[in-house]
Amino acid sequence: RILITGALGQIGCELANRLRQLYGDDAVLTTDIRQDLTEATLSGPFRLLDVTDGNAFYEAAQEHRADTIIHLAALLSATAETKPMLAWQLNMGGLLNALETARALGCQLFAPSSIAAFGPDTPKNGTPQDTLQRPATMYGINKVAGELLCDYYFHKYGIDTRGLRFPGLISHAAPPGGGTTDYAVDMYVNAVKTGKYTSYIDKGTFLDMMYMPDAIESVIKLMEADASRLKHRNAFNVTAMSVDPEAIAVSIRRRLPNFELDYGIDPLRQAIADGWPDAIDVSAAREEWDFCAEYDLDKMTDDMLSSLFGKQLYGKKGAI
Ligand code: VAH
Repeated sequence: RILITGALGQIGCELANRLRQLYGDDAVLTTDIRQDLTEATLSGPFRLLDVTDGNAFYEAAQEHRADTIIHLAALLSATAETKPMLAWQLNMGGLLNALETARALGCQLFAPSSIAAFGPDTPKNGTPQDTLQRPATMYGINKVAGELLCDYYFHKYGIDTRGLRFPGLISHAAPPGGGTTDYAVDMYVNAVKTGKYTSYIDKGTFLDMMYMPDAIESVIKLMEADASRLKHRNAFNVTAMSVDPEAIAVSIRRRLPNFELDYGIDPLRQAIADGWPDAIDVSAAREEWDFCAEYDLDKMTDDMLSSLFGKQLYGKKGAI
């Protein structure tokens, strides 16, 4: 029985639906700091939860008889840079409450890290699973501290903590919020809406990205992996592609030849992106739990555009 925090977010809403398909609607309790009428709240139990309230976190998990916690509630990189103190309180306070709840109830815990956990001095290409991590953003500091905290709870208390270093995630079901890699989602949405996009990230800025279906399957595959195979726990590098805005535009133009891309750089988010790797190495995830990504850039583009056009035609709620 699973409790998901941040269930209305970009990852949460799709992961909730997938887990309900696999384990049944009632087995998955979705929670978030706000409520709105989406599938994540309508297709099964939902509860308002502020993850910085440790008692409320424990009560929600205990009343749901949770044996697994998927902790996604967080402030992402760009927002965290504008509100660093709130980011520390939410990202670290929330994670500590998730860990303490998992310890009290004996739950397995998934908590995501990010390529943001690497910094400007980290090798940018073929970034190893184990390497220098001195991130220069509040979000990156939260992610490194989170990786270490989750390892600590595994070694000290035997809590089955597991996590992935997510790259930028691209999806159409729910808009991303406050990230740096959101530009990639915005580009697809605007390609469909207006046929043009002004990118706040510059050409030549290569970042790791992955399509949401691959991210969802990776979470499930890692959580179900044979623990005896795991040499790492809370920070597996995973990615499907290393792209810059130009590469995405070329892929979009295979379907929308007139798509126009220009640039209006956001110094804050460009500086964040410049501190991140270009292309990370995923060999540990492959060796320890058979990670593999199904979607490359063009396959992702085709699915994104057809899904977004479908939403536009039928006016469905979502990223558009
Ligand atoms: C962000 N989408 O941009 C998140 C993610 C690697 C990027 O951590 O902050």
